[in-house]
Amino acid sequence: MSLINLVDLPDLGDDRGGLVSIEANKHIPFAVKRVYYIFKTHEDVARGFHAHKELKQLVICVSGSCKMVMDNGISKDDVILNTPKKGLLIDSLVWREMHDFSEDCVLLVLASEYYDESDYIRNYDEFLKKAEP
Ligand code: T46
Repeated sequence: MSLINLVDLPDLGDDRGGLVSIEANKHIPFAVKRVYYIFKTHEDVARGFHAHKELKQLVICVSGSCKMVMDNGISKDDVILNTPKKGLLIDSLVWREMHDFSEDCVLLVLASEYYDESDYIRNYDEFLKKAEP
């Protein structure tokens, strides 16, 4: 089964331009406690390289593009994020890496929890131990 869970976001755009509205517990399966965005990532840089113990997130590429690699310790999938009309759901215990950022890439992230460094697993071997079925 693919790890890529893309959610169609409601497109309320009209002839004036685009508009997407996202409601917690309706379009995404959690209440949003935190919002952050990643922008102006240098083209030769990759980000992520960690998993989360509990955190769930929805990642929306509101501008530009990048590649998201997801790994649950058993299988690995990747997807190009390049539209503000879809969000990528990332469950807990999924190792993620972000590559190939375009210059204009902006990733908007809706998170189920407040920032907590102790929720991060930044060591791949430790991740594999936690992800074991
Ligand atoms: C994720 C991917 C998609 C905070 O203090 N508060 C925050 O809300 C965040 C997200 C980060 N930070 C601090 C932690 C680090 O010292 O900002 C620094 C950069 O974070 P990090 O290296 O984890 O950034 P990315 O781009 O590798 O990963 C981020 C999120 O941290 C992560 O949860 O899933 O984006």
